[in-house]
Amino acid sequence: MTIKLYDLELSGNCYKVRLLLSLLGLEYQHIPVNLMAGEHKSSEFLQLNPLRQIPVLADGDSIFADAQAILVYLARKYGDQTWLPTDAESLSKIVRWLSITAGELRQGVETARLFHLFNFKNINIETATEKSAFILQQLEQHLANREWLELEHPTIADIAVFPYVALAPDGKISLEPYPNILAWCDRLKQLPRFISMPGI
Ligand SMILES: N[C@@H](CCC(=O)N[C@@H](CS)C(=O)NCC(=O)O)C(=O)O
Repeated sequence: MTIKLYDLELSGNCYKVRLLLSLLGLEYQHIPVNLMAGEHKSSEFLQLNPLRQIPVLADGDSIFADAQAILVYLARKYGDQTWLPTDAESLSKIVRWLSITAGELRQGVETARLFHLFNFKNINIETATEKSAFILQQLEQHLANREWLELEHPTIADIAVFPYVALAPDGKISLEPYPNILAWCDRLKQLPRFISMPGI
């Protein structure tokens, strides 16, 4: 087995990678990293990712950090054309969602979850809650006439955006006002080899 994932079960960023690995039917070795114990700051881990963050994926001697970057790698290396098509228009539309995930969604739903589930103190929860509402409204509107975020089938845009949206209730943000988002989440859950995580 050559693929290793440095991982934490409760991390939505790690779950993005676990989900795509599963959907692609890839086997891998799971290496738990205990953030509470500071394992991500050990000199051994810093060799893998000086940014002190999981997920990190090792494929043989090649090391990849950042959930979105890992999704790109796995889709291109092991997926068929559908997960990340390379024509200019599809690529641009999909990368836009990878960016939204690391920007608006992280500042909103991901941050609200850190506050409520993990008791992170130095967070402005009002701002995070407002940003969550804004981006969820945008997503709801975007999904009004689409089954998937882009194209006619799931891509890594869906895989990158799904975890923290589905985990929004952990941050005390209900998804009930967003029927299109809930229907899209259900479609993702129906994919063959879909796996879940605590909170989803
Ligand atoms: N942009 C990174 C963010 C990863 C991230 O924030 N990971 C968290 C766990 S979900 C982490 O390792 N936090 C440890 C820390 O920042 O000290 C990605 O998408 O992978």
